[in-house]
Amino acid sequence: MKRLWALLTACALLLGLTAFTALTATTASAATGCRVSYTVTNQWQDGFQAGVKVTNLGSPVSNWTLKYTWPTTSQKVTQGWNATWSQSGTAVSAAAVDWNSTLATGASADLGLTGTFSGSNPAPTAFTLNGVTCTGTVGGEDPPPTDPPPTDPPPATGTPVGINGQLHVCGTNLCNQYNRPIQLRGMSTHGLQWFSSCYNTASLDALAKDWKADLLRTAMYVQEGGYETDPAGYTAKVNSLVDAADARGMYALIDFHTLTPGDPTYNLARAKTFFASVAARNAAKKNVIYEITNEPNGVSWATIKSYAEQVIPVIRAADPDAVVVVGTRGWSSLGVSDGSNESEIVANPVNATNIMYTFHFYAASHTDTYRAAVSRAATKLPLFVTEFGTVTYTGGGAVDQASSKAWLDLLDSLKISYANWTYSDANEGSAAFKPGTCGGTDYSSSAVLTESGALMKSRISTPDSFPTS
Ligand code: IDC
Repeated sequence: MKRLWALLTACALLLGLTAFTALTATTASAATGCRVSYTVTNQWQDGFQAGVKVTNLGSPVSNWTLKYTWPTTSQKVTQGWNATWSQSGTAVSAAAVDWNSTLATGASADLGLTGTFSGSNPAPTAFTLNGVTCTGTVGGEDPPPTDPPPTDPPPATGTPVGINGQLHVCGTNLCNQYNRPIQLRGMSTHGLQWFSSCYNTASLDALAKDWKADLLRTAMYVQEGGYETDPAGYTAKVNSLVDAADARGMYALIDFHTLTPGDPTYNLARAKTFFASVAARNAAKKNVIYEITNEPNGVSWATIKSYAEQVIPVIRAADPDAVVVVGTRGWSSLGVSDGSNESEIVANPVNATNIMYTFHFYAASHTDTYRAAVSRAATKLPLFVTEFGTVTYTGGGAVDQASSKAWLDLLDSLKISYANWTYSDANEGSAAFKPGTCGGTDYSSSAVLTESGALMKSRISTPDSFPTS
């Protein structure tokens, strides 16, 4: 067996996203290119197998096609996987398939093929991604004996906040202190007015250590017995959870949980008071993200935008560098649940920097149409799934495993951060713990998990691989 390595690196050209740059001045990022590595993993008489890894170094792309050229007319693709492969003359195309059709910044797709050749089997040239040439040099047929296989850097050690530090929005992504896109995966509390007993030393240790969560969302309802009944008490409760998350190296997403009434301006004065206080108190912390309204409903995007443009300056005055997340129309569905979509935001974005837009879904209720909207919107807007459930929008019912998996795979591929509803023992399908769990001390064994909890723990506890350079 003869081994052939050819590593093609570099790529400098933009990925053709000028159209969206023009549309969304506040959100577009300059694409920087792509990287392709082509590796012959096995070769025999007149035949071979190769892997092609394409990494998107620019803004997210969707429906991509990778093309290249064989140096000889004898080289033919006989079979390919993880893409739809075709060949005409020496020109080869590999078009994305459904499940890998969107590539986030920094994300890769691993393709493979078997082929035939006669005589020599030189590595391909002229790789392009969506028509843009990926330049570079192609290695020779034989690797130098010491040529190591391409490897990813070793995973960083430390807590999520320790590694990533102060976050900011870059292009359509959430980026860390190294200006690299990251995804935060975590859990939302239930209403603090009802489930305070679920947030204690043992449960938060379990969230940080067993679940390896990056993020705790503190759902502070404003109505339904929440903030409006005791502003000082609920503000203190949120601050103590920010501290508890910080002590464990987790980010804290401070959720001003408006729901009914759906018009956020109903709570404008309360929001200004609350955010002036928590932003001043937590300004020096690196772990705080502000979510200024949970699920606006029954109001236009213009009303939500106006609310955001009144609350954001209050936060900035006290805490200038924190990321702020803005709810969207139709229960934070980007407008889809109101028969609209993300284009109303793209056309009329909030006049502020370092902000993201909220998308919420409940997997058993919101499926393909909503996933399509997120795939589209993610190329234009920085999105944060600050709340989602594995069940129906009522918060109850059975876990929809297939839809939940489709959603989580999509969010992972787009590096969209998320918090799951709920880290609680509420008597409803969306809760992670069985009823009664918060009356005890065990938050770690599998016996206390619901089906939703087991699913979410399995997804959140996988390694993060946050970039450090
Ligand atoms: C639900 C809770 C439920 C509670 C109800 C009260 O799961 O126990 O009785 O709120 O308002 C949302 C909201 C979130 C809802 C959740 C499930 O942000 O507050 O929680 N949901 O209905 N949006 C879509 C679904």
